[in-house]
This record gives sequence, C-alpha cells and structure tokens, in this order.
Amino acid sequence: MAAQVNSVVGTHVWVEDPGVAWIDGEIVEADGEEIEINCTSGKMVVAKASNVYQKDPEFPQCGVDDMTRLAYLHEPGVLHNLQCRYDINEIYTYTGNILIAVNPFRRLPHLYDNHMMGQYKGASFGELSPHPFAIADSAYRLMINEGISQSILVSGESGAGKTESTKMLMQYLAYMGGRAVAEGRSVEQKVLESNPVLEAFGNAKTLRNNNSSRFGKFVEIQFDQSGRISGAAIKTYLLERSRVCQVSDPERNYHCFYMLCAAPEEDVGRYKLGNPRTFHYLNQSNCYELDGVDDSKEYLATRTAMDVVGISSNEQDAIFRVIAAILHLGNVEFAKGDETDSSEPKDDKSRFHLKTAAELFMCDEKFLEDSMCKRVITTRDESITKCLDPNAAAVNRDALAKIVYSRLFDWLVNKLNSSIGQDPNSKNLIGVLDIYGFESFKTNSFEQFCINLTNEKLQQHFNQHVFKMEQEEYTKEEIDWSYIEFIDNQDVLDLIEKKPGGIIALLDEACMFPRSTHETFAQKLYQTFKDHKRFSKPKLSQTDFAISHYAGEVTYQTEFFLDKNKDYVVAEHQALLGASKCSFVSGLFPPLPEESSKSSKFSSIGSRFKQQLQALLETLNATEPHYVRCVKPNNLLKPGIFENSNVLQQLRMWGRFSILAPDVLNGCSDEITACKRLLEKVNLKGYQIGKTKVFLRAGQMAELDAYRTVVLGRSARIIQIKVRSYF
Ligand code: AOV
Ligand code: MG
Repeated sequence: MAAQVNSVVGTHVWVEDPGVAWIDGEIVEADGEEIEINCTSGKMVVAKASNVYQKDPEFPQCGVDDMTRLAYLHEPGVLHNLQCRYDINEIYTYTGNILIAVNPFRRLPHLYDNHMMGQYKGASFGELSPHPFAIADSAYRLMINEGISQSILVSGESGAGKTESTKMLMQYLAYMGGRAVAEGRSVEQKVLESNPVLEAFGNAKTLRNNNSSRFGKFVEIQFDQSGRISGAAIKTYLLERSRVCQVSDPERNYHCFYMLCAAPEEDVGRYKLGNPRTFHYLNQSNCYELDGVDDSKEYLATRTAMDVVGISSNEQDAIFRVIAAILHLGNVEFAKGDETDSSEPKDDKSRFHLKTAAELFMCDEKFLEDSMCKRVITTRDESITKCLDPNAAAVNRDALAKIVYSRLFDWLVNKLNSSIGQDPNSKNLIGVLDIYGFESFKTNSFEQFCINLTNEKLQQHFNQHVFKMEQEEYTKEEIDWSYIEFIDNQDVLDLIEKKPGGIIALLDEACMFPRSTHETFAQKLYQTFKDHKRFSKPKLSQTDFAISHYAGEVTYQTEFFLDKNKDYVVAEHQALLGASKCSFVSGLFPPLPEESSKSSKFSSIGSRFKQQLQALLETLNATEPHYVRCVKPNNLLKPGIFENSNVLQQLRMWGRFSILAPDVLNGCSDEITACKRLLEKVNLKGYQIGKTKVFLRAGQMAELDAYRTVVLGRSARIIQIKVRSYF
C-alpha cells in the first residue's frame, strides 16, 4: 500500500487512536515504515506509515463547507472537518451536491425562518452555506427549468434527524410553491400540517429517538405549470403494529395515547380516561413523559393540525374515541371460565373496561367479549364455536387492538390525501422520502427486519447514484472509468428478497404450512444459507439468525416472525366492528368482497412490503435524486457532544462518498502538459489525467506534497489536485 503521508520529520499528521479514532501530532522520527509521532495530546505513538495520514497544513480553523475542497479527502480529514463545523453550530456540510446534516440536538430557529428561506431563493447552489433549503431550491429549479421530476432522499440511522430535515425541505418547497395570498386552507398549509398529524399517530419514543418514526413516508408534492403546489400524495409504509400493545422500558407507545390522557378534563372525562399509569398498554414501560414535551399542549396542537388538514370535529371525536377504546380494551384481563379451557373477563374492573370499550366502539358488549374469548371454526359442514383459554383470549384482544389501530392510521393517510387533493395533470413532482432509520436493538424482530431492508434498498439506490455520477464525471473528463469499483449490497438484498429462496420467500412458505414453528423456520434458514457470506447463525441460539447489513450486523429473533408476517383480520373482529353503530368505526372495517372472504389464500406482510419498496424504487428511479445524509453525533441525544467513533461508524457505512470536486482547472493544454510533466517527474504511477482534473490514487497527494516540501518549497502549490478516496 502506498504511504499515506509525507514522512518527513516535522510533518503534521493524523494517526489512529483507540479512544477518539484519530489524533493529530507531529512526526519526530521516520524510519522506513515506522513513524514516531508526538501527539498534541502529549502522547508519543509509533505507527506504520500506511496508517498515518497527512494533516492539511492550510486547513482553515472553521473547516470548509464542501468536503471536496479538502486538500486531503481522507477519513480523519472528513471527520475533523465535520467536528470543527459542529463545534460552531455549522451542522451542514456538502460533499459535492450531497448534504451532510449532523444532528444539533438543540433548536436553531434562526436557521429556518422566513428570512433564511428568502436568502436561498434563487441563490445558486454552493453560493450560501450548506442547507436543506439549498437542496430543496436546487430540486425545485431543476424541476421548473428542465421539467424533470425530482426526489430528495433523506437517510441516516435512527435519531439522526431525517424527519426534522424532511420537514425543512417541505417547508421550503411550500414557500416556493405557495400562493401569496392564503385562500382559506391552502394546499401547502395542509401538506405541512399533515406532518404533526402523522407524527402524533405514527411516532413514538424508542431507545434511539424520542420522536422515532414507526412508519416510512414518501410525500410526492405536485406542482402546476407555473410552479405552484397543486396537490400532494402521501404514501406510507408498514406501521409498526406491535407497539400498540407491547412497549418495553424505557420506550413509549404512540404519542397520541399520552396526549389523550393529558387532554382537557372534558375530553378525559368523556372517554373515562385518567392517569396513563393505569393502562396496561402504557404501563409496561416506566416512561410516560418526554423531556421538553408537554402532552397536553401536543394534544391541542394535534387537534389544530387536524382542523387544518380538513378532519372534521366529528371525525376527530371518533378518532380519539377509538384511541380511548383501545386503552380500555388493553385493561380487560381474562380468567378461566366455567367450561374447560374457556375464559371470561377476570373481575369487575375488567368488566368495567370491557363495557367502556364497547361503548366507545359503539358495539355490543357481549359481542365484544365473545370476539375475544371465542372463535368460530367453520368447516365444510358446520360451524363450531371454540372457547379460548385466558392466554389465547389476551392474544386475541391484542390482535383486535392492533388491527383497529392500523386501520385508523390508514384512514388518516387516506383522509390526508383526499383532503389535500391530487392534481392529475401535474407533470412536475418533487418526492421527499423519510423512512425509519437503520435499527439494531438487543432484540430485533420482524419490524426491524423490514426497517433494515428498507435502508438496505435505499443504500443500494445511493450506491448506484454515486457510481453513475462518478462515471459521468470520468466520461466528461474523457478518461477510462472501467476500474471504478461499484460498492454493492446486492448480495444482502438477494438474501432477503430473492424469489424463490430468499428469507421472505421462506418465511411465506413457513406461514403457509400449518405445522411450521419459528424453530422449523430458523432451521430452514440455517440449512439454506449456511454458506452465505451475509448470513450467520449465532452460536448460542437455535432460533436466532444474523444478517451482515451494510450498516453492521444485526441478530434477529425469529419468535414472532411467522405471526407478524400473516396479514389477516380475525373474522369475529371484522364482524364486530363492521357492525358498529358509529359510521367511522364501521367504515374502518368495510365488508370484504365475496371471493376474498371465501378464499383462504395466505397474504403476507413481508411480500407486500417488498413489492411496495420495489414500486417506490421504480418511482425514485424515474426522478433526479438529491441526497441528505443525516449523522447522529452521539447516543445520549444531547447537544454539543461529537463522538468521533460514533460518527465514523456512520460515515464508513456510506462506503465511498467522495463526489468529485467542482472544476478547479480549465482544460487548457498547457496545464495538462504541466501536470503530466510534474507527475512524471515525481514518478507517480496509476494516476489519470482528465480534461480538467487529475485523478490520483489514495496516498498520492501526500507523495506530491512530500516532493513539494523537498523540492519546490512550501508556497509553490501549482495546481490543486483532488484525491479520490475510498473509505
Ligand atoms: P430520525 O427521523 O432520523 O429518526 P429525527 O428527525 O426524529 O430523527 O430527529 C431526532 C431528534 O433530533 C429530533 O426530535 C430533534 O430533537 C433533534 N433534531 C434533529 N434534527 C434537528 C435539527 N435540524 N435541529 C434541531 N433539532 C434536531 V427515526 O424516525 O428514529 O429513524 O425511525
Ligand atoms: Mg423519523
């Protein structure tokens, strides 16, 4: 490997450090491959020359706002630049035309006000400080000028700032595409206010983020001929259902439950609610409040947002009535009934909650009880009513809560779409994608599996985009690009998605065989993928499996995979709520079409999700993409803390991300000749000279600098050369 450094005594360098990833210092002795460094921390370190990187002597104190302007585009340089900027609240940095956003974990309101939006309007890209507004502005202008649909893809791990960035992008697009005079509730106002509504019902506190999106979201904003917003389509992806009845400490259930418990007395009284600590669906975790969040205010804000987006007050009442009913439902406990293996509400308290839930759902109380404690089995000749034991009844109760909640969420999304309205004539679209970030917890289930698949797909899209951009750059420079390496994660995607034979296909197969269990499913995975590079079986488990994702290895627990993959509504639940006297509730359970109620064809959540992702990627592929990559600087979710190793881990998972620099040379033949001569003279090999740029291999910039130090003297920086780097 080529030396990464000019190993002359006195040179300032970066050297790896087990604590803070990289530290800087000065070479005090260089003996071939061995280099001794006096670090600024006071430590003396001996390192191999290939592990030491040149520090830019001309690095400005506040960093540079575009990574491609770094003389040394290596890992410590990139990291140092982000940190210097973060320290002075410059949370945004470009890498070419990709925006890197480091989460400040503190409000910076001046960054996003109207004045700021005015500044970015019409400013050319790169003229002002890096900002999501600049990305949105450039997408908007490309759409207007070239008539090509655009997309802005926001990625990063959980809690990195995707949802916040997405809101700023939407805010700017609404500003650009808004009407000067508000005509009642304008389309753009509705588009913006859809965010707090969706967050109230689809976000929750997790270990990684106090406001974690538990669904994926793609908002396609439609513009008319004159560039005004004329409609929008919101698509959501797979809401995490299990959270409705299962919360682990110190996480929370969906925000709306706590908001409703903190609502004005009148509402709380009407729904017979009270302290969230009294509800089973909330008190499985000890966390009820969020730092800096007042749920009673959030309740009112959500109501206001619902007004803006056109949800009537009757509908709002029905929505919160259903939310309250779910809480009461969760408090119905079961005890053994009179018949063997039967069950009934445990005590008066359970009966009270059952009665209240029935009232709120506006359905028959006895019918509700039976739909949880009994199951009708229909054979060809007869129907048999089977009693469920208390455990099975509780599982059944949770299934009811989950299906109601998920139907409610879907209703909200449909309502938002119909209220905002679609413009069927719009040819100009800007899509903004905000998905759930990569997750790896102590236990990871089917939800994490789907979330991580989404991230894996998006990563592939990013890789392809960067590869294409580099190819174009090389073609423009008329040099050979055949050796650009394409960093690929197709093997992980195949492992998960391939049909037949991938994990999702095997899971579907397992779901269709009545005798399958999670054990047999896991065994099948072990057999099938025993030689797969990205798959492994953890030593101490007979049912877990691990996938080596682009962002790291995740171990999944198969226990609930089969159940969670099955997409069905218990017939009794359908019948119960379909018959509700409340048209809102019965509307959530429209009658099933004849064939589908008869056919027992298995419907798989995993496969449907896979298809949705495929469709999303096809949409994205028809647009010109822009990227915002969010970075989470610490896991404490606190301001002012920039943990090197944490950030590095996120940078590394992006793979190569150096987009080549803006033009630094004009294609003047004299300069090309000068470059050639210079490079020949210092005996560099493997570089390529393009029309306007010289492409060096990693480490060659340092060689050049060494040569310069020796021969030309410090000030003689003749040409600025950018280094392609691979991380
Ligand atoms: P995520 O969307 O990437 O996570 P969020 O956008 O919810 O992450 O950001 C997490 C938290 O970080 C927010 O609630 C804010 O407190 C803070 N934050 C992020 N960006 C900013 C910003 N630009 N200014 C101020 N605070 C910010 V997840 O949804 O979990 O993957 O599934
Ligand atoms: Mg989010």
